[in-house]
Amino acid sequence: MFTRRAALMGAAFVAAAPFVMKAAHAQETAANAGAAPADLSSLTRRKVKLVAPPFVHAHDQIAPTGPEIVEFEMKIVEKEIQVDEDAWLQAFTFNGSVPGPMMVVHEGDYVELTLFNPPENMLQHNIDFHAATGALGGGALTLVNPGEKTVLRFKATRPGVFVYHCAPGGPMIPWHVVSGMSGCIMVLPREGLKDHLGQPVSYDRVYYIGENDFYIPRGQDGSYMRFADAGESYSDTLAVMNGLIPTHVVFNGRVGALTGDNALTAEQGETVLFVHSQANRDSRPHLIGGHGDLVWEAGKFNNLPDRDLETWFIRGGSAGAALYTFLQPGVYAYVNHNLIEAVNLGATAHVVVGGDWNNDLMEQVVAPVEYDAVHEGRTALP
Ligand SMILES: [Cu+2]
Repeated sequence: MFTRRAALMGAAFVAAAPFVMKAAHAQETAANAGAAPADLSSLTRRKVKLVAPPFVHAHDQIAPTGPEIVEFEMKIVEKEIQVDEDAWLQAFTFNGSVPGPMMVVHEGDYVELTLFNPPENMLQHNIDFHAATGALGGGALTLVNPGEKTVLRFKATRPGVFVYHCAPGGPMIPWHVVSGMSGCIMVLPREGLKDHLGQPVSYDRVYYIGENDFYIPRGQDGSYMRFADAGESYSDTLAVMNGLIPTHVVFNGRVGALTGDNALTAEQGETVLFVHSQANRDSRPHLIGGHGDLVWEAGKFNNLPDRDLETWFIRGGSAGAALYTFLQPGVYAYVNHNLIEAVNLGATAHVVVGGDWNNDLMEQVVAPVEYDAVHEGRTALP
């Protein structure tokens, strides 16, 4: 029987085949290296259920015990998502969300992920953890066909926030990434975060903001094209991708995913950790009306944080972390400070902060009012 899936795995993606085979070869060499399995029988195991971003599963900021094996499960879900009022995407997702869920462990822990590629999917997928060492970040050991699962364990040796993403080989790599297949892992130092002086700092809330650039083709009438499945979307999407001009730049999968009723929340005096990832393209987060008190711009906690930043830079293929204590109530916009991308393409989130206004920090001395232009304002220019 010549199924849709067979078409996708075969003729439609001949171009990808050499790369897929390379990945399979790497899997063989890595798996057949002859090393004895690591004996971790003395370590405790803990199962963690992942939650959809911008939220993050409950976790200790300071590790309560020695290193342990932290078990996660993720299911790859291929599905159409709505990106804007008039735009849909045949998305590939880790656990059904764009971005995939954020994992939190401590330095020295072992991450043990069971990755499911359900039989109803059409494509091969895998996972490349930027936090891991060897085998293409685990990508070479995790290539799963529809109907297959795999278990990968790696030791989290470097503290920081790191991207993970699908990388199934060749042109499939950028396509899967810009179709939504990335997420983030946070490896906390065992003793928790430290400020620029080495003093402990903690957060009251953590939000995970995954930024995506989407490349959605337009039809002859100018409206966005909608496709029956991913295979049908591939060639038109590739043409837009190769132009390098995204049609959408969004936080958490769609325009407005983190505004209005979906806005992030905090209270005056609370310290919030914003983790921001971009798996494909540079970004420059900025909190309008606020700052980054402590910013690990490159996202790696062995480096001292920068202080008092107005805007920070997220390199494509990385995650960064910014800690901020909200001093003033109101609505803050958290944007990509390429403002075209923020306002016209979608990369805006809101943070609604409750509390009491502090006139010492800012006061409206005179509300906007008409003035007598004949007599007033004459001293304004030099
Ligand atoms: Cu994939």
